[in-house]
Amino acid sequence: PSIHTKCRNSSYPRSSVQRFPVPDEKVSWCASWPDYKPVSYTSPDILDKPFADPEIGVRNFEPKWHHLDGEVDRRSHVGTYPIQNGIPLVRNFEPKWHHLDGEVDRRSHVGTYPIQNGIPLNPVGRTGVKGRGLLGRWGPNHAADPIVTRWKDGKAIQMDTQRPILQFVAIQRRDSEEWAIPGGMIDPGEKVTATLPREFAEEALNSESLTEKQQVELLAMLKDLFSKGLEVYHGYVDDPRNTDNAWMETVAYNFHDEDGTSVGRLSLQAGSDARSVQWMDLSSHLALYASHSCFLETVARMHGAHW
Ligand code: RP5
Ligand code: MG
Ligand code: MG
Repeated sequence: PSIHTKCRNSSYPRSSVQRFPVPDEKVSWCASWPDYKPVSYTSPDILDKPFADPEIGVRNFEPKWHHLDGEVDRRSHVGTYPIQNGIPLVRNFEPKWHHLDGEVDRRSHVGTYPIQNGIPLNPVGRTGVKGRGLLGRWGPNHAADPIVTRWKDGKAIQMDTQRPILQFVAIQRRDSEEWAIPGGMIDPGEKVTATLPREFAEEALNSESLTEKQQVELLAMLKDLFSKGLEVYHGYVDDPRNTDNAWMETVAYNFHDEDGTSVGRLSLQAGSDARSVQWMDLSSHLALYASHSCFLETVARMHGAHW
């Protein structure tokens, strides 16, 4: 998601707000553009919600940008890039990640994003809307994405690529009706290792319909599988809710059930933000919410699966 597309040149989700059109060459804040006049929009639904910040300028609201601010994490992943099993996201060259590489500076400014007039700026660039839109936090809004996988039909092979087909637990989002990974926001003070199974249980197993005792049992059962996760991605998400001043970042983990004996057996049931749930075959044809297809491509390559 080096140049975001899902949060540009469209109407803003769940509103009648039109984004100011931003061509590719004007995304970067470095490109001067005096005529850039995006509308400001912050959904009335998020104002005064416990998970949301106050408006900028409100008395006693003194956010510590780039820091863990009480329980609110205002640090950003942007500027770091995942290197999974030694596989960088771009192929055919051998860059010295995290170093000054000849004349190319590959060191990153981890956790920095521009602040203009006291307001954070989207680190990828312009989106055509100011304000927070549907997002609660100014700056980064942190989420976690659990990618739960199993092999299809005891490793069924796809004819054209001769590779086995991997399946992941996909949910259909209620908000956009797009299919997606069952991810969700990290609560203030919550550990990512707790968010991952919690969101999976809520959206794909409808844990909120269970008794408290049953929920505890379910999470205990998931604990084993979720203790063997591999990080797939951390960083900016090209989410349709992003604005010039608020954006999604995520940490995506893969939890793989190699022999179909743990989660592969559970019966899926949609809950919370999810309208439907199903095991879905991984392939390059998937059209998923936000940047989710990119994460799944990495997962397919990690397992030598069909893509
Ligand atoms: C995406 O939004 C993330 O990748 C994650 O899947 C999701 C979190 O937001 P909610 O599902 O809580 O709306 O950007
Ligand atoms: Mg959720
Ligand atoms: Mg969700």
